[in-house]
Amino acid sequence: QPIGVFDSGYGGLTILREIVRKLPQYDYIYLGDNARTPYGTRSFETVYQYTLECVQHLFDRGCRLVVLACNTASAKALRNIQQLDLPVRYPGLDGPGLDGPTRRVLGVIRPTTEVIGNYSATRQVGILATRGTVTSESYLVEIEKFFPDLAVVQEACPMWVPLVENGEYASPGADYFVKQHIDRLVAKAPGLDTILLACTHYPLLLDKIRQYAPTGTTILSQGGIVADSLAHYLSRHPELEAQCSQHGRRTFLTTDSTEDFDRQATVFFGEPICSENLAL
Ligand code: DGN
Repeated sequence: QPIGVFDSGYGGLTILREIVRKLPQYDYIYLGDNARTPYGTRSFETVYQYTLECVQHLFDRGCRLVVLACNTASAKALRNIQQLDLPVRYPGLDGPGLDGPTRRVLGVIRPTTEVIGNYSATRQVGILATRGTVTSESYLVEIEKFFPDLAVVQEACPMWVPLVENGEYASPGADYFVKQHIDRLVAKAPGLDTILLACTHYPLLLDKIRQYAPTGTTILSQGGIVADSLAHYLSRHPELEAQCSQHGRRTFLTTDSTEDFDRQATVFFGEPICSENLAL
């Protein structure tokens, strides 16, 4: 069975890219809900409903394991979805010989908060994310569990996802918004030495973020961290790992135009992509 990777749009491809680099042997299905992106400004209920529909679809396609490669969905929907006993609607798709549908959904917040404190000497870190992720306070709550000594400040950057989704991440116009939010974040904790990009779209703005962050600041992207965590998770769950097929296949689904997806997604994923349309 393939491993499912979900995002509201293109951003999760920055996570899948690192997962594939680390674990190339598995089959993956990526689902981008481009027709309904962005999630960052939507209510808890809406993000939950949209995410649930997409996870259910990936389960219907046989995935045993789905990674929510979206901070907004991880913050607003993961906990509730993990508590559901989602029905297997099309058991035939599971293939022969598989008893008991073990289904797991993982997010990107927990793996990141487990390690963030290891990067900071000043014990002051900054989180850059969508408004939805920031207001959920998920990072504050999770980091407190692992690194109670860390001072954490957050800044919502509502313009950054639209800039990236519209291909403007390298344009001079992006500088204004990148600088604005970096300056605001640093003003909240002038001693911070680590900034986490807690939105899967933000790695495309990395060059500009580096340019405006104080010299010497560690800028953390989540891709490598999530890939390491997934590898570790699979090694700790051999029964689930054994159900993940290993033919190196990649399938890309989008709920919107495949032409747009293929053009944009190639930039996020770093390789040409040929997607299929999914009507939810
Ligand atoms: N890429 C998503 C995240 O990591 O939060 C946000 C994208 C969006 O829908 N705003």
